[in-house]
Amino acid sequence: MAGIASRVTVCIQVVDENDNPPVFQELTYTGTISEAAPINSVVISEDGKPLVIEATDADKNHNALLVFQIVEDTAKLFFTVDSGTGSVRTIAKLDYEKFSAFYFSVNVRDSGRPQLTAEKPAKVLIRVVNINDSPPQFSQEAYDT
Ligand SMILES: [Ca+2]
Ligand SMILES: [Ca+2]
Ligand SMILES: [Ca+2]
Repeated sequence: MAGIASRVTVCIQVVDENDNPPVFQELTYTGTISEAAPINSVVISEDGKPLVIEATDADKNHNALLVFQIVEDTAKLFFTVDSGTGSVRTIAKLDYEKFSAFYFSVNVRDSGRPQLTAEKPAKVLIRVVNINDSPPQFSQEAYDT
C-alpha cells in the first residue's frame, strides 16, 4: 500500500497421477529352450540372447513399476516372466514328447492406484528343442517263439 514490494519463492511439487497404462514394445515374442534345460533356465530368443519381454510406462515410480503375468494356466506351470527384467524362465522340467511348443499371452500392469493394464496382451511362442532322451524299449518283456 505504501509502494513496498516483497518477493517469495513458491515451490510447487507436481504429484504424478497414474494416467499412463504400460505399453508393450512388441506384441509378439519368439524363443526356444531345450527340453534338457534345468529348472530356472532362461528362454533364448532368435538372436541367441535371453528372451526379454519389454514394456514401458510413461509415469514415475510405483505408477511405472511393472508386473508381468502369464494368462494361460498350462504355460503358467512351466514359465514365469521376471518382473524386474522381463526375462522368461522355466519353473518346471520340460518334455518335448509332452509339449513341443507353448503359445501363450502375457499381460502387464503397473503398481499404481488404480492399477492400469496394457491395452493388448503380448503373444509369446516358445519352441521346445528335442533331445534324444528316450532310449528304445521293447514293448514286451518276453517273446515266445
Ligand atoms: Ca502420470
Ligand atoms: Ca502407469
Ligand atoms: Ca526327446
